[in-house]
Amino acid sequence: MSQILSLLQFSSKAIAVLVDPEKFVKLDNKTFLNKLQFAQPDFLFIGGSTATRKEFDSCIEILKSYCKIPLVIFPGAAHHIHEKADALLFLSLLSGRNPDYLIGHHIQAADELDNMDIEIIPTSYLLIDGGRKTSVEFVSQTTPIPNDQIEIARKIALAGKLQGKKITYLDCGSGATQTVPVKMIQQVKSIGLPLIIGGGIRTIEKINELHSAGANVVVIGNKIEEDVDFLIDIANFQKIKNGAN
Ligand code: 1GP
Repeated sequence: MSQILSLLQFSSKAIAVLVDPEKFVKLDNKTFLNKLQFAQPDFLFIGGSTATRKEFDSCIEILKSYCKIPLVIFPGAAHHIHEKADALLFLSLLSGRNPDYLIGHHIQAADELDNMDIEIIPTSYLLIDGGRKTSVEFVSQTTPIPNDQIEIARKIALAGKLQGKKITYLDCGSGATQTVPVKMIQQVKSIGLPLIIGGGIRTIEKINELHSAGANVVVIGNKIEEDVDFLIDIANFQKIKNGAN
């Protein structure tokens, strides 16, 4: 039952493509899906702060019928759940003090999740200042950690580990102008949990830098929404990586 967690854990250079259901349903799906299939990222993350259940469900059904890439829900709310997904990051927004995102949505989703055969991965989710106010900051009504407060990030991630979280996710939020700093990645990695990094990642050089700093998985959303051909660059990255393994 912990197949996706093992995959996340043992990946050292993984790429997750983030699909926002709200945008996906309005997109030229065919071009995107063809390029996605060609790129073969390690994971598909499905999530967005404001997607409706209808948008969410149809996005998962289309993606699941089209490709075999492991599909991981990155939920923004209690209704972002679907039995066809392979796993769900059960996020607690530990950098904030909004009870809805610490435990509230979790309670609303608990019974439904318990009756589904999908892997649930308890995840410490930390929002880091990425140079601009992002929708996750606004929707969650929480303040991100300043990006030079490395010790704060490390201590929060460590507290999450002691609470039983299996993975840490540091996110500057979609469309951030700065990514999570390398020093913060290194310090948070030192607590010994696998690490996902997202927000504002727009080049292969940056992906390499963040992997070298200790990210097991880097997440790319916005860049592909703006330039679907970035999936071709990801395809080349994957080819080199898999050829080298
Ligand atoms: C996922 O919020 C990120 O963690 C995605 O950020 O859309 O800026 O790639 P981008």
